[in-house]
Amino acid sequence: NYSFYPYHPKWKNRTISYKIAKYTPDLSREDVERSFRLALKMWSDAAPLNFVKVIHGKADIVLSFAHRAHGDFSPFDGPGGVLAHAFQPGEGMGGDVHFDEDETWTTGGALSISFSLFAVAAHELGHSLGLTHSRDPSAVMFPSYRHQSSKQYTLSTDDVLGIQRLY
Ligand code: TQI
Ligand code: CA
Ligand code: ZN
Ligand code: ZN
Repeated sequence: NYSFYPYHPKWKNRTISYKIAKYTPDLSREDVERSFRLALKMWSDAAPLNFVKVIHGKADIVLSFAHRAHGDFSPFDGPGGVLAHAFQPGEGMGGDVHFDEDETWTTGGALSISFSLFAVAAHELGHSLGLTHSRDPSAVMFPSYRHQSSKQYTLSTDDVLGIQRLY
């Protein structure tokens, strides 16, 4: 089943801003934007949330790609291993998602050594919104990679109940 972080941190506003601070050279800007937009839409379709994209200035959720050490206490580990991480809702880095630039990002996930940006973003954004890992194997928030090549990637009932419980 779904679960939350201790003390259930969540966004106080229903409208959450996001910004793409750094793109990956693996994909076109349009593909990066589409992957994030679709991943966000999955969550906003399930709960009373709106996401607005900002280009300049501050945003609640800042999405970026980075190599190795990148200014937080969780340096990336090069190709393989950790793909991305997200911070729970909050001030400053809260809600931000970092993707490991040492991975190969794709829109579909045809190659086994590459990862679907959409699928990983969908999972990480669940963390950004306040969900942690689920024990339901069909959930997007279940900690397993098996969904990543799937095109038919949708939230499970468990994810929907989790996000609706929170918002
Ligand atoms: N990143 C881990 C994750 O997002 C980071 C992490 C480990 C974590 N333990 C945690 C985050 C506990 C919150 C709470 O789960 S990852 C998957 C999945 C990763 C993993 O790069 O290993 C996905 C990124 F679910 F498949 F395991 C995306 Cl979809
Ligand atoms: Ca890595
Ligand atoms: Zn980071
Ligand atoms: Zn996770």
